Formats: sequence, C-alpha cells, structure tokens
Amino acid sequence: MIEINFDGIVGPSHNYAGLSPGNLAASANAGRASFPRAAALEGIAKMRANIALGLRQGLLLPHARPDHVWLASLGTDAASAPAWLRAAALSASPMWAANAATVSPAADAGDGRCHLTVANLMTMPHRSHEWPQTLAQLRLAFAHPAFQVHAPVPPPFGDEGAANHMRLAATTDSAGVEIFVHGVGGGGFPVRQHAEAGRAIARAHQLDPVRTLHIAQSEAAIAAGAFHNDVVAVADGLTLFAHEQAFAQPADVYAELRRLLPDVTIVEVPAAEVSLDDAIRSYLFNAQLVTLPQGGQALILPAEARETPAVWTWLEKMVAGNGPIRRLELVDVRQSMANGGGPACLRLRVVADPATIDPRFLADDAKLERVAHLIEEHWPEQILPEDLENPALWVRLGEARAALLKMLRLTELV
Ligand code: SUG
Repeated sequence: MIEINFDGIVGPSHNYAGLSPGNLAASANAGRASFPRAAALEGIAKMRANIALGLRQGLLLPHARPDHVWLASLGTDAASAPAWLRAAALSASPMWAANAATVSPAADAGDGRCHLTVANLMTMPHRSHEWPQTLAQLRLAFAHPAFQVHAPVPPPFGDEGAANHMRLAATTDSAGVEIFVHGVGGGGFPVRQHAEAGRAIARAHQLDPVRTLHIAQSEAAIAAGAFHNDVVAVADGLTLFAHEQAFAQPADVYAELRRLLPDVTIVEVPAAEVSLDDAIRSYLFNAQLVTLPQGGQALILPAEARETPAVWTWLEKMVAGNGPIRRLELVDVRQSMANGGGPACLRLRVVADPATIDPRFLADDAKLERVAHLIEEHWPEQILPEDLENPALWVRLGEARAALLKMLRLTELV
C-alpha cells in the first residue's frame, strides 16, 4: 500500500469569474485575464517534480465545459443562460481534486476496503454540478473490489471532500485516526462543510467511532478566507501541521490526538509568528505534506510561501530544528493560486496498491510529457471575461478535452 496523489489536470476553461464568495484570492482576481495553457502546464510541472521526489502520481481529468447537461437541467443553454450561470457552467474548478472526494484507506474501514465518497460541493453553484462527472471518473479508476466508491451525501449537508478531512497513522497499512473538520460560523462567509456530512461519511466508510474525530473549524479561520480546513492545517503520517487558529477548540483536539496516538507530533504555528492573514495569503498550510520514500517528511509549498517574509522565516527555523519536517520544496502554481487553490488543493490522496487502479489514471514522466504537448497544442493561451460568451470558445473547449480523453484512451468519459 502506498499513497498516490491524484492531481486534477487544469481544464482548458480555467478563468477568473469570481464565483466563490469567501475565497479572497478568487474574489480579488475576478475579471482578470486567465492563462489556461500556463495553468495546466504549472500543474504538470508540479506532478513531475513530485515524481522526481519518488512519489507516486495519478491523474483526474477536466470535466466537459460548458456543462450542457447541468444547464439543460436548469431549463437553459450556454447561449441563453444569464452570464453568471454561464460562467458557473464553464468553471474549471474540478482541477481542485482535494474537493473531489473523501478517502478512507482500507486499514481504517470495517470491511478492509478503501472507501471514497464523492463530494456534493453543494454550497457553491459552480461546484455543485461537479459530482456526477467526478463520480464517473472515480467509478472507472477505482472499479477494483479493493475499493468502494459512494455517491454523494445528499443535500442539505454540504460536503467539500478531502479538503476538510485529515488522517494520522503510523504507516499506510496501520489503522489511523480520521478527522472530519466542519464549519460552524463563517463570520459572514458561507460555511461549506456541515458536521452531518462528516458523520454520514464516517458511517458509510465503516470507520471505528473511537478513532474518528468530528471537530469544528474556528470561525476566525473561515472569516479570514480559509473556507477549507486544508488552508489552515494538513496531516501526514504521525504529523499534524496546523495554525494556532485553525480549530475552534485546539487544546481538546490535541489532547484527544495524543490520547489516541501517543507518538503524534503536533507542529503548531503560533499566530504571533505567522498571522492568519499571512498563512492564508501564502497558502502555507496548503502545502503537500509528504513522507519521502527514503524517510523523513517534506512540505511541497507554493512559491508564495517564500515571498511572505514571516512565513519563510518561520519555515527556515522549523527545518533547522528537530521536528519531523526536514525538507521544503517550492512549486509554482500561480494560475491556480489566483483562484484560491494551492498545491494541496490540486491533489486527492489515495492509499492503495497501484495494481488495483485503472492504469489510465496513473501517471509517469513519459505520459505527463505527452499530456503537456497536447496542452500546448489545444489549451487556450488566454481567456478574457468576454470570451466566456463566445460560442467558438465553447467548441474549442470541447475539442481540447476530447483530444485529451482520446490520448489517454478514456473516451467512455465523453
Ligand atoms: O472552491 N476556487 C475554489 C478553490 C478550491 C480550493 N480547494 C481547497 N482548498 N482544497 C473554491 O473556492 C474559484 C473559481 C472562480 O471564482 O471562478 C474557485 O472555485
């Protein structure tokens, strides 16, 4: 069993329509020109850098955009829909694979299978129509009996997938502690993860209630723009890396973790050294915290972490110390960052035997190089807000995705 990071390939419609209230980066960049080709190539470069570190890499595919099926279900189409609805049907948001599903490794589940529940993403209209296409992909990729793929939790219980879920475990094969993090208040911004959704998923995944925590995110974090827990905390192995203001009751959370996992290391970043605003601006906690094959943990950080002085000072001090995180790797995912999605948003972690996964969803350098060439040929260089109204763009988006599906022999996803 190993951890495989499935990254969402950035779709050809990547644009800045400002569709996510509470997501400060996306709101600040609304109306700007986007660069889908560069965005997708940044994502490919991140995947290749992770492979170079010895990590296993998988892929998830962009969705059909505009989503004609969704628009039809609303009694409209791309030509006659109001502008905001058209933009919602064109969003490339499925790139943020951390929001695709919640994953419980086999070692945690009563039936010894790896469980995945596709996220309903119901709070934001542009994300609420992702799940049917995500579910189709997960059912293909994880068709082996080692997995069980579940349909989403029904409304009104909002679920944002792995972005609000953490797991701590000594090894990939040993039973872990799973933590579901929900919002209670958002300080004027929407709360996207509902407590009842986490409880429903824990039941469906047959998790041991004794080793499952349902905890509240702090209202201050959501109000500061951390609408997903993975913007203020991340876990890997026996390490929890969190901001002091991530959770509503941090002392209780830490005490419970220390009781369940006496070897846990909690690396808490004090607000006095890194403010919540700096943490969110730099996406410090949206790093991929990974265990390297040669041992030791690394943080794969957005380049913005280095450009935020308080954050970089703190990180340098941390890696010079005796803690478990010894290595810092920077990646440039600026196009995604400008929509509020960092390195960890772009990936979904699955613990599995790679032989049980449909190989079309697994990536190596050679495949990623071919995908990069296809992106260079087919992805639009730039999208301006007014381009979203242009039927020629909609046709081009369909052709670009079709070319990718054909190359990866995934044409059943059409
Ligand atoms: O849901 N941005 C995404 C960013 C998701 C980040 N994911 C994690 N933290 N795991 C969101 O807010 C912006 C799209 C736009 O405005 O066009 C957007 O959907």
